[in-house]
Amino acid sequence: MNFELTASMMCANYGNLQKEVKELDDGGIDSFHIDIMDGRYVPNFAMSLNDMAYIAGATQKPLDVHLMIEHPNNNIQLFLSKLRPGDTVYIHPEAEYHPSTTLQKIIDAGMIPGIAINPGTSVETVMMMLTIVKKVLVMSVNPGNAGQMYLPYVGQKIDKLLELRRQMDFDIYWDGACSAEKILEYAPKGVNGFVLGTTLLFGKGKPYGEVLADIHKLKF
Ligand code: S6P
Ligand code: MG
Repeated sequence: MNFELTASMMCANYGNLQKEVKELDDGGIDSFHIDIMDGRYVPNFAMSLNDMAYIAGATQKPLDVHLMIEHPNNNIQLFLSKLRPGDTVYIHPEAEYHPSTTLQKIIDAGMIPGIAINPGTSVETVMMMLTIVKKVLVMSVNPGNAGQMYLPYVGQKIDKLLELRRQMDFDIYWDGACSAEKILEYAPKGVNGFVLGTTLLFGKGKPYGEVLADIHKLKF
């Protein structure tokens, strides 16, 4: 079964980020998920512009930048100037007055535009943006922290997006409390990728390559 696995780098060991990136890269991760939090849009501070730029220079694999910041349009160029063509940038539509303007800047810079949908945000609210973006990141936990519980009502939203996608052109990604059970359930339905954090990948006392190989050995 074909699906993308992306590592939530806010869960990595910052005592040795170089080793973490290399081990994930060599272990077969498909991309690196970079959670940027400003302490305003979400009640937490996470990775910085510098962390992002370091990882962009340390791997050839794509970056998947999840901006949990207010009004990203104000400083989107700071991020775009440090990324590579083909990297993805997700914004939260609620954090912006004119999300389509910000998405256009992402497109013009050669990056892949995405939106992240909070658990409490309906598909109807973002319908128009689904025609602009290439990726939709469905939050299955409230944004702001790793290690939270899965919110079961998000499943219905994924089903709705899968239905809409029959006539539209976007990929669907899962972010939050992603377990092997969720991959087993949602990859066959057509979810394209999964963000892996503390639930499945980090802090397991096993090399990342082994964890990733185990996921690819799941019996669908
Ligand atoms: C949450 C963030 C996510 C988490 C990821 C962690 O605001 O956007 O990307 O880092 O969900 O995974 P887990 O398995 O610890 O929930
Ligand atoms: Mg995220």
